[in-house]
Amino acid sequence: MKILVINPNSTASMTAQIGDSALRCAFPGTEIEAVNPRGTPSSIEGHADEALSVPAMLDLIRAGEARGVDAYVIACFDDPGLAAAREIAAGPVIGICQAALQVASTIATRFSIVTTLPRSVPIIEDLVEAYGAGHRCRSVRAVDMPVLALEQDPATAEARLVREIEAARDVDGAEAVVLGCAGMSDLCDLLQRRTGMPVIDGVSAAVKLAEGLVGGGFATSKIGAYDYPRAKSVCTLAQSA
Ligand code: 5HY
Repeated sequence: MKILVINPNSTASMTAQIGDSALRCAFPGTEIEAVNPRGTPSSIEGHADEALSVPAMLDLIRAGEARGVDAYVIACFDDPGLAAAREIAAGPVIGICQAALQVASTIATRFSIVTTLPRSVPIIEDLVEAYGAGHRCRSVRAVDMPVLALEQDPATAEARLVREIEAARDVDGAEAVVLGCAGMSDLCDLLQRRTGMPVIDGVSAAVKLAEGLVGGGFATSKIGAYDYPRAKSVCTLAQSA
């Protein structure tokens, strides 16, 4: 099977890291392709960045449909454009936040999430509620580092993540911790060893869920809300003049 892993931001080095994480957990027979669009924000840190990343991400999915991609992973913890992506794809489309919460809710009764900037905390809290996991999520914490600082200063990222994961365990009562940024995926095993906590990386969770859904013959329902968009014209600037 072929899974297209899309990093919606435009930072190729982060896409490569995400792709390595996806490859490490995929079955031998699964083809993983990791891509990112051009012209989107270099990192997604808030609602405006999210909105700016979605059109080009959808274009990558349309191209994937023409190439027989079996499933898609949206590798950004805000799950940007997830519902729109499901409208245009035939196969499953998995957001790393939703996948990580499903794994966390399956292996633990209470979990916390550790993300990058404080501004992302309410966005993730709203997603947790939207996905019906609110009563299980003890806290959403932030290491107060920009997304791209994770790869620029990995030592600081590791130290702050260990600190927040231990606080989630000792203060908040978390039984597992979710990494709230695709850029943290390469630190997952290390953080699990350093803290002794079950640490969930959304990229791996999404890839395994995608393999399971495709393997089980599940596709996105086209009955109702995720049906293909109705055909309509798009008014160009010239036409509107
Ligand atoms: C992500 N931003 O996973 C999100 C998470 C965040 O560019 N990739 C991004 O930290 O807001």
